Amino acid sequence: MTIMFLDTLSQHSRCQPDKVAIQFVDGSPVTYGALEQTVNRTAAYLLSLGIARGDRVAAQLPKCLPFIYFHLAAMRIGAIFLPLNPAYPTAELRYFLADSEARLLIADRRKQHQIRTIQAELPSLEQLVFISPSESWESNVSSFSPKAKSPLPTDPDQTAMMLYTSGTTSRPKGALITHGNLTANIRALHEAWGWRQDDVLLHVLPIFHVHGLVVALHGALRAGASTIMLPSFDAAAALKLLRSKRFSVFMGVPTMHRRLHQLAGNRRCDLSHLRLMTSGSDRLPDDLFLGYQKTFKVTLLERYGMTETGMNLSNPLHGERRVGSVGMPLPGVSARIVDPATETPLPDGEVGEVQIKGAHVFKGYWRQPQKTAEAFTEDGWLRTGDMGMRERDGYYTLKGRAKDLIITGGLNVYPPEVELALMEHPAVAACAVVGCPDDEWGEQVVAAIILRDGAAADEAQICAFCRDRLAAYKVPRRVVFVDEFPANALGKIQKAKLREALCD
Ligand code: MLC
Repeated sequence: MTIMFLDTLSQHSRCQPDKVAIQFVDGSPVTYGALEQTVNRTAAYLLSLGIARGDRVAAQLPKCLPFIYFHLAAMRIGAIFLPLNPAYPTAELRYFLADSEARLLIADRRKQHQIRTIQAELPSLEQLVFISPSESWESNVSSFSPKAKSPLPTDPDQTAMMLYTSGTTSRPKGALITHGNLTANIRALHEAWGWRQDDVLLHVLPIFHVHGLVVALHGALRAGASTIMLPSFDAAAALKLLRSKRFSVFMGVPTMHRRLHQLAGNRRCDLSHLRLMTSGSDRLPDDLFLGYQKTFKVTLLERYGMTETGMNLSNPLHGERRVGSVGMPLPGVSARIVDPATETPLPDGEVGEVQIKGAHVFKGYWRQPQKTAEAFTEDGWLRTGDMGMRERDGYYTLKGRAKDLIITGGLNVYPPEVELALMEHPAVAACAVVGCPDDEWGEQVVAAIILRDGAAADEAQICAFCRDRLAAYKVPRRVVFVDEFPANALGKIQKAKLREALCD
């Protein structure tokens, strides 16, 4: 029988109750024993609110311990945990809550007023729990039993989490991640990256994405290791901690690595005591990979994943970590490169779509059978929308995207989302959004706009308008007013040509 991720956590609470599981840099340590108790008490609290198996439990909180307690507690009772970016403005939040029909939202007390204004439009949202991220959640649930009231989920197909991903042609879709997916992913990473009980992870990522929540936090918890958390990424604080020799593992997105590298400047700053430093969520530029080797004496380990799957490919822990490559399939993962038109496999060295299969691949999109069917081939391969190539010795290299997607600072922005928001502006007649290359962010969101006859608007107004509707990272960093777009014979905007014209 498969030992699920949550079971391993319970095992650690029994075998090493006094070991530090999680500690915020400015907070008290939480041991594995205490973590299990608070998670069980929080699970009992959720049951007392009437939350049952399959119910969606949404959380929009900054990075804090209560978020982690609710995350584990919701999964523990078989509910579906829905983490939400605290940067989402009310308009986006309303969409996620309505679409998921969440029954409970746990949110930051400071947002109480805004959230109460939308609750009337959300009939499924029966319960609101407001907390101050800095308060001690433990005392709020101290009257609940620390003994688990319900058995841990045992069905690998049962949904554990729902993570929204945007689409090229539709509103964001909820990817359903099962207990089996989480377990398969973490087992593969455990094996591939040699996770150890004596590892100490410096955790700087947000915890509402696969990268920070599953790859980093679940990875460390599954190993029975200790996680030290920064509430948000701060390059100076992170570099100071990394130099302290307390840590063995660090994970980041290229923008974070770029900032750390820039901060170190030309000074040698040996971080080779870390046994594992990984990079993911966006392509790692070659100069940064090489710069890290020179400055930090560290060879970054680049890997490739996505929300729908968790991790797919990884450079090896031992052996060559190849510059520009995302490595090879993780244990239990199958990958192939196909001709995007015919979906027939291509020989090594040819570029095609990367397709993935394995127990870690999500089960589908929430209430979107059509979109789910489109995501998979008839024989069950996931169409990633990423282009890539396999070298003869098995290493994969990504070569752009088949889909219209911008990745900025490790976050995905789908141009249609931004275009929809722009089209709501009364002065905008037409618009097109592209990603322009950027040293720090990988890409930046740039909008080209054709104004209506006689209408006026400037860049600042357009950006302020978007800010009310979109999370800040999706707001265009540059707005260019144009008279026309490059279009093909059918009148469809040619984004590649537009990108050439807009990007330096
Ligand atoms: C913040 N800003 C961004 C941004 N993050 N803009 C574009 N892209 C981003 N990713 C905005 C802020 O709102 C602010 O705007 C301005 O940039 C400066 O903010 P900052 O303080 O300098 O940024 P910071 O808060 O430090 O954030 C940068 C960052 C963050 C790199 C730390 O973006 C981040 O944590 N990225 C990691 C994302 C991640 O975990 N992705 C994993 C997805 S899972 P203004 O206008 O308000 O001043 C996945 C699967 C996989 O992809 O394979 O891993």
